[in-house]
Amino acid sequence: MALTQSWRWYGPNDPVSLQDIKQAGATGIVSALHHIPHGEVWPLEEIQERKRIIEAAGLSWVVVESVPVHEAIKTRSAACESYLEHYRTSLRNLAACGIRTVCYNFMPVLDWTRTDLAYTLTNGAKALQFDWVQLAIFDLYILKRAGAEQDYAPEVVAAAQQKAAALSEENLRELADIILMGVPTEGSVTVPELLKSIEIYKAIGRDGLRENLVYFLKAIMDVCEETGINMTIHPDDPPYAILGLPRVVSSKEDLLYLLEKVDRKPNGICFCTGSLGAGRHNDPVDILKAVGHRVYFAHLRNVLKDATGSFYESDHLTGDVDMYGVMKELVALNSRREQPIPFRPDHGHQMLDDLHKTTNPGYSAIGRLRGLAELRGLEMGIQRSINA
Ligand code: DNO
Repeated sequence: MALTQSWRWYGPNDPVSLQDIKQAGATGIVSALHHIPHGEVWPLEEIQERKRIIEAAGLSWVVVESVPVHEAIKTRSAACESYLEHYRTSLRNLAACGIRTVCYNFMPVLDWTRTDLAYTLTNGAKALQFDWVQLAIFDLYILKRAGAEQDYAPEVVAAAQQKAAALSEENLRELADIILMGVPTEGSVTVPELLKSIEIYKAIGRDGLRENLVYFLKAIMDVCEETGINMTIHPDDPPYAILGLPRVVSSKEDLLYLLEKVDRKPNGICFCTGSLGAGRHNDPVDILKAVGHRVYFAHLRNVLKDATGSFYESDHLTGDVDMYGVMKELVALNSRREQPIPFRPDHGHQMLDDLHKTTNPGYSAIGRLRGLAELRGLEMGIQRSINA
């Protein structure tokens, strides 16, 4: 049994069509109802309709990425209980449609963070990048967060000061737009909103956020067990604290803590090699060996870090992540499963014809097609050598 080759599809407005996805060779679709505001119930009819569209194209909806966790749950504020009830209802509705793997994250306010969405590689393709100096420029000169300098190395603060002096208002606005953007179709936060959230999370702290995550999981586990849903938490991206916001899903230790605190089968992991691999403290192969029994979904991509810890997204098979080692472990895990583990080529370079198209950052067709092709070849080679 092979892993399920999957592909993220943002829905009918995605510039990459279901037909394109079939041509890329994927069979599983990873999708979400992005138009539903965070925290609202996903109605049964809308889930059925999305499923119908996917199946009409001869594909199947294997993972929901994501059912977003409302900020009221992450901060455990007054409305938390009613949002938990909404979440449970959405899970029941998904299960009623036969969709039983759900991805989510517990990153405060911002989903993944990058500072450049069009970092040009030497071959002319474009990649996503995270640069500490750019983040410091945003933090110090746009957000103007109190005490921010202390969170950066002195060289980074100095470089940010020098570079910021040469930036126009327009440059700064562009940088802010990139950092404040989460999932493209779900809207971004504003600078004042972010500042307010930073204050709220400061009071919660890392321990408080961990408790809130455990509380969330405990609140949904019964429904998951009743309906057969597996939850998969996406690691923090990047896997360390930024902008003074706490992080609780950034390392092997964080993942083991979570699995131990809520030791129930539906409490699972979305193993994202790029997110974990962006941290110098992480060895993705070692982490997969430790938590693999609870990995129900994988995002496979690579990163290349420099001496300061800044990174860009490299080719799927080359970079700091030992993709061969990860795939070998995934193949071994998969061979012990009743249901195949879905993986998707996570992100891809904007390249070839896609350089002239408007695509969702990280989610153009050709770069992901390349990634998927390389990963499926790697999987097949490993499979065959085991059986040889
Ligand atoms: C970025 C994605 C993330 C991911 C969420 C999961 O490309 O991997 O936005 O979907 O963090 O909740």
